[in-house]
Amino acid sequence: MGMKVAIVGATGAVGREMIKTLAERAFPVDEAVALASGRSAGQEISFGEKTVLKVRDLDRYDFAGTALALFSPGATVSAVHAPRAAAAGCLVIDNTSQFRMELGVPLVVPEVNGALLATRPKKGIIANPNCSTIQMVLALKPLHDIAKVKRVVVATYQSVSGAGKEAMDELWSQTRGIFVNDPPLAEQFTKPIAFNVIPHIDAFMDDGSTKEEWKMAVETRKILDPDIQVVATCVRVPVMIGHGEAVHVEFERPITEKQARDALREAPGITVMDHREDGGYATPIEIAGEDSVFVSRIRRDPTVPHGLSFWCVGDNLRKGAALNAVQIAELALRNGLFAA
Ligand code: 11C
Repeated sequence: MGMKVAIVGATGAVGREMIKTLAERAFPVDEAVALASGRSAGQEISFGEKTVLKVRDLDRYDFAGTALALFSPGATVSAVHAPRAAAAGCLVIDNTSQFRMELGVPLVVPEVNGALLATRPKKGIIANPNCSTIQMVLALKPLHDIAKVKRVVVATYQSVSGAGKEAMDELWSQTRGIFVNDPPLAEQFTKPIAFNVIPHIDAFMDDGSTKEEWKMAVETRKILDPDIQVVATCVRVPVMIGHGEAVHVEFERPITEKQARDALREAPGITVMDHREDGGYATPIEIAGEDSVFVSRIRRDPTVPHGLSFWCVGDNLRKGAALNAVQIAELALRNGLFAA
């Protein structure tokens, strides 16, 4: 029969990246199934060099016999179909916000808390964190191991691909429209995104923060340490791919710049690019398509007893979404959490 793997939300920016990542990393798939809404059924997507997948209607798909499903269709669709897939015996790795904070659903960045995947979760669902959380906790983990992170103040610079394919099209058409004096109206964002920055990602919460900012706090606590305080300001910027973050960390114990730099250099999934000179730091345009999270501008924060500041940037579609999901799948397979 072989290993049957479904990709749900296959026509979206993350779904396409998941299919590409499975092929690039030679994940042992015997049959890949691309699923999306009925509207997208029939579209064709390449899987590796030789296979073309015809998108099938998620509503009509029976998950029995499908060993693994990578979901990225939007939270409301996952809410309905991920439990349906899990009930049919399929292990679900869900990239939406739907199940992340649910008890009994592990929220996993393999390099940070992959140990949670020693056994198959009872609910059959593993959650993939938010992209801006993943790159931050990956960089915090080696520092936390040395000096225990107490409080994090972070400002994000998030690319439009985090909001999906239509949002990328909107940045492109607004940018072009400004040059021909006919910029299209904002539809995907609340204000024009071309030549602008927007301090608002996801819905507003009662306390004045946004859900994206809330996710960074609660997900960091669930993944890394329930005692860490996080305050975030999440900002959309006119960049296609790659989220940047200015991170200010207060530790419980002393930590030097050298200790931090050495630990980050050794840490899996991190590349330190930190030269104190013009251009000696990473920016989104040069890291798009890369697997690593890049850390730059590591320096002491003299305003608190044990403080460090740094800049990190990661490809939000890869390590921030598809790659992390596929790494979870690889670990789950190695640990025997599912089989063909
Ligand atoms: C963004 N971080 O950049 C979001 C995208 O909770 O999975 C991912 C939203 C989520 O808009």
